[in-house]
Amino acid sequence: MSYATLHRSVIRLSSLAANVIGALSTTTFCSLAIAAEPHQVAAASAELAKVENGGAASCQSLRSFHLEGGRITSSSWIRNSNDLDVTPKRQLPAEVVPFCRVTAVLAPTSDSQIGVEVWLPYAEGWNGKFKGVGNGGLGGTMPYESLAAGLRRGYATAATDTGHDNRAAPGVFALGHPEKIVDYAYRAVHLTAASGKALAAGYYGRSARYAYFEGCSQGGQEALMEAQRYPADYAGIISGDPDYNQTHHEVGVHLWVVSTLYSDAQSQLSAAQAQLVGNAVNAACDKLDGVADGVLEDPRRCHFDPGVLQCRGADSKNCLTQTQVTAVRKLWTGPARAIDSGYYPGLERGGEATLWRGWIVADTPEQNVHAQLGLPFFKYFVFGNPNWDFRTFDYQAQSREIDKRFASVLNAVDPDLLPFNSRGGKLIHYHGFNDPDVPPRASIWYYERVERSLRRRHVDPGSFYRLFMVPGMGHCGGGPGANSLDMIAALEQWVEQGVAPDRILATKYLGDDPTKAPLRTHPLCPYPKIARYRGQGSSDDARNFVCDVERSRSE
Ligand SMILES: [Ca+2]
Repeated sequence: MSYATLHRSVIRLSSLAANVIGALSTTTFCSLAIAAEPHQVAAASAELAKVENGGAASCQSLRSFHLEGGRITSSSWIRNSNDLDVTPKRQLPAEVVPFCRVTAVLAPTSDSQIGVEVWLPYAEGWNGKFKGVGNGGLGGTMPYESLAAGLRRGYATAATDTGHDNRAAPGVFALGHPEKIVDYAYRAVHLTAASGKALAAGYYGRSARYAYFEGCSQGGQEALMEAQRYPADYAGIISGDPDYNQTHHEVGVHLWVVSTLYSDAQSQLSAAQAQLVGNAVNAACDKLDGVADGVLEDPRRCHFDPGVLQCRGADSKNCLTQTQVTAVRKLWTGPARAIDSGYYPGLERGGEATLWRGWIVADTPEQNVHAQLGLPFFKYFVFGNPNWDFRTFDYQAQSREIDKRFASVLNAVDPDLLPFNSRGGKLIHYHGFNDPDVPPRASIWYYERVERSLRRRHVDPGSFYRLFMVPGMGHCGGGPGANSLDMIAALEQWVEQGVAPDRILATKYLGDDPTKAPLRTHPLCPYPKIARYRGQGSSDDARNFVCDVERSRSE
């Protein structure tokens, strides 16, 4: 019996015993048949206690573990989520299996203070593998949910706060701290891999058989950074919705959206108008893929122009003013004209009705998520001025200056993945095709650059690197499409059994909640293949789709 199973059995038997006691007090005679169970509770509890004592003792001993370039700050045996003290509380994972929690601080420079956590399942619950998990936003918080998700599947799981605390005021850490910017950009994640693996080996007495990394958004960038800069860290890497070209992401989408919507008071959109745009996009383009499901299989085929929504009489929430029409066009075009056509793509059409809420449309002016995430970069990384006004930005000149100062540190744009390939590494890259944060086409641009670079050297990119666009998915989840993905299972098959993912199943759950009923399944196809409905059977069933080479290449 595995440790986790044993633990669950004890909980089940304990609650059964409690039920029995309750039942006896109400004199339900047939409950006596179950009353024989408590001896099983006692036996299992004793076994559990033995296991826990062993786990707790070896966990305790990690406190004196010698960590290269850092120090252990705590090691504690966690029996359940009541034992788990995390800040902020809202990040408390709902359920954790018992594990040894190790916290550490790494200091590669005198200005560094990199927080690390390594969550180690007890030996019997360990799957023999190591997993690094990534961050979101500008880093600066510990991704507890991802740590818990790795732990639940048996990995020795490690994460970092990327070297600063971002909770009070995002981005302020960068002001006057160039080494902290390096920690955030790539050093913290790399050193966390080394520390996490060393601690796991110290705890279990043997090294992990495989090491994987998984991250989305900033974590997706961290994933590509690892593949490019530190190809020996991980055997398999998952990069989701990566803002890998960070300086262009800050200028080309965060700032671009803010200046498009908020430079004057007339350009902002209401939630009702986002819905209006979304409905009109679906009316024009949903059926281009042969299925009327509210999802655009490849939104690049949709060229809907919002001009048809322009008010003909008095302005109302059921139409767009001319300035709003221009704003919507600019969101989809991106900064091509303001800077150059290859600088950064615009957002894709589709999903506006729900996905624009928050990211694009906000109740308070200058407070959409693009403003909240993006403006701190300009205030603290670039201009050193908390009162910096986005209306003063010169797109031509200042985008170039920003690249000169930050691109070599922050951006993970190197198309040379041969060092990763030559070590046998496998990379799964995915991107929500209706991501309202990182433009989906940015991932296609990177994939195609890598592909060209590899083909010049006669390497088939599909042998180790595959991109899966996720129709109708927003930023790392959400949206009208099938958006629940199990990428780590696909990656493990590829790395451990040599089975490359020819298609990956995506599931749409009721309310996007995997504990609820599945509503539909859909296949994700390796780019440039596209899922095509066979024309027979339910279009909510992935089995009725094939992966075809039909998709147009980058436009
Ligand atoms: Ca469709």
